[in-house]
Amino acid sequence: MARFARVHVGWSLVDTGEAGHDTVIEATFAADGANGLIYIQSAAGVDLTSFATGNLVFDLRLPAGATHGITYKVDCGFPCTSGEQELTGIVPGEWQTFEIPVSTLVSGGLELDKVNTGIVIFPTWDQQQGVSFELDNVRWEVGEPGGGGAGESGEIYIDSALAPWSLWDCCGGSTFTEVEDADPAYGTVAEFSYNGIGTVNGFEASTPVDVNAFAGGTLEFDVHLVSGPDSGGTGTWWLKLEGPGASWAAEIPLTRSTEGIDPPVGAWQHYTVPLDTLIDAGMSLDDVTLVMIFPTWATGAGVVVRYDNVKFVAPPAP
Ligand SMILES: [Ca+2]
Repeated sequence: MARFARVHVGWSLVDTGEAGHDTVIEATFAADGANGLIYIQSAAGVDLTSFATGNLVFDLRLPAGATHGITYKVDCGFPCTSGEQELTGIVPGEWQTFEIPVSTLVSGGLELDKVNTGIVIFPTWDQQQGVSFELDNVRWEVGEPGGGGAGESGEIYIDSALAPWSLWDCCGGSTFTEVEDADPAYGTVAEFSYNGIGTVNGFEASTPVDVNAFAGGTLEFDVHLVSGPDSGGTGTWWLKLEGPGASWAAEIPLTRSTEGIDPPVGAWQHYTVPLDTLIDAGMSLDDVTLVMIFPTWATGAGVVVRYDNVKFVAPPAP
């Protein structure tokens, strides 16, 4: 059963007349100084453990020119909750489909055997005055068989960083954000901008990830070097993996990938790196905590680079 909070929140069902959407929820938030939220709730906890490797999916549209953020969470009977999570990659004025990995909700604290809100969503606290959004096609989708979980899918970054992974910068030499790439095949991607201070960066796991299931396989990722270093060219690029506390490290130039080249400026480049190559360089499959991709130390000034579809891939079945 759907129920909606009515604090300073108004909602209505509006017919957009748009294919794929038709009737949607329009939520409005009065300019009355208050904060509130909208949620779709079950009277009792629902067991959603079969969605553990799946996604919470919804379509969202903010008015063109909107500047407020959107926060979401899923609850499992107070005080049990996924915790509030800020939605990234919003482009106001157009419908966007967001897929939230259930593993991300679980790592935030959600207990899947007693979920009592399908979604809680609201303009980010203190950004709620006189704003609105449209919400549609809210659903939970099951995952691929055998996939998902904390690192079990091998995915590090697809349209968001997948728990336990998050975007990471070592040393203040870069800032990172998530952006919508112009190519819809990539959608939301991770973007790092370098300032020239020596750094390494990429993806950090909050708990070590065992990738033995991918033995004999590859680490793959897509790189889009939006702009090269101020010094010209593409720079010389490295891939480095580390274990907990730098207990081990494996570093190779990207030219040792199957593709054998540094990333070109202005185009997406796919990379395939056999795990055996990384093991030869010192990698352990037992406990990966950092996956880093970067130009040679302190040469990155001016670099803007995007990453997407970062994942460990199992070898083909024999
Ligand atoms: Ca993506």
